[in-house]
Amino acid sequence: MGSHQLSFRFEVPGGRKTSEGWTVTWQGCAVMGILNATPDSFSDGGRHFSVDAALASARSMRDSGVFMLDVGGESTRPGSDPVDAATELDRVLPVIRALRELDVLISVDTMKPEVAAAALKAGAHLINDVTGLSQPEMVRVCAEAGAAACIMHMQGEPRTMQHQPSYDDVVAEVHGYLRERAAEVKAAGVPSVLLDPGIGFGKTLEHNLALIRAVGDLAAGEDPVLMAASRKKTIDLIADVPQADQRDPGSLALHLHSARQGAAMVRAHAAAEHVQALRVQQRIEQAVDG
Ligand code: HH2
Repeated sequence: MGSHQLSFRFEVPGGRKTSEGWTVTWQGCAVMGILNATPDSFSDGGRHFSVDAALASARSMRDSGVFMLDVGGESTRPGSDPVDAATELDRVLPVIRALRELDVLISVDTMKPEVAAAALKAGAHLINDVTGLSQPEMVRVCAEAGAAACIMHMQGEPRTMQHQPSYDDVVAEVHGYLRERAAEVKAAGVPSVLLDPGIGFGKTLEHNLALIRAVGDLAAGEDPVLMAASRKKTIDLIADVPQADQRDPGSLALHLHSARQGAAMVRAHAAAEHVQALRVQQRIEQAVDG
């Protein structure tokens, strides 16, 4: 079972102080629990739309062993409409402030540098940007704050990305992009990154399957890998489950496979169920290792 780490230049829950800042280290595959503060996310939109509800859900996820919570104020599902920064901030800031009392790692799912900057000031630790920190300002915000970042691959933009995805060699292109971007972003001062192949972001089913099968190659590199396929359309296309909130068994299968190949983290709606399943899988693997 692999060991993984993320570094920050400020104190984080569970962190250890080093000469350069704080480092969080973990074994095997951890769970990032999804906490959407949006009225329209594809599977749980509206459920956490009050701060009290978000906090209760977050506390329950933390108690079940979730490693990090990912707060989002803008849906990025295919076809979704963008929201402005003020609306996004109104949604995420009260939730981030409330989560601080839980002493758990907080990630913020945003594409906007101004939202990232305010979220980090309010107590978030990691910026999860589905555009791979494509705006230079986003790199600057993370670097200046000393926050870690998740770099995801996306072809196109959420509104139109599923119209006609096309690659010559999807695995080489996506892995190449992520490795290059990680090097650039770290050279610009971001202390550490998570890499995410971006399942469903400008990819057909075959593209997604190729990336899922190849996750071990990406995980063999120096940066930890996040897989985020929870309740996605890919599962419907494979197993015929049109309703998103019915896709947890398929999400678990896909994420357990990824964990076995070396993924360091999985992003999940059914977070407690993922913690349980990963604990069982990891225990079985320990026995094999002796
Ligand atoms: N997918 C969504 C959102 N954020 N972040 C990362 N790193 N990787 C992903 O694959 C990813 C992501 C999906 O979009 P959304 O409509 O916001 O739904 P939800 O947050 O419920 O998954």
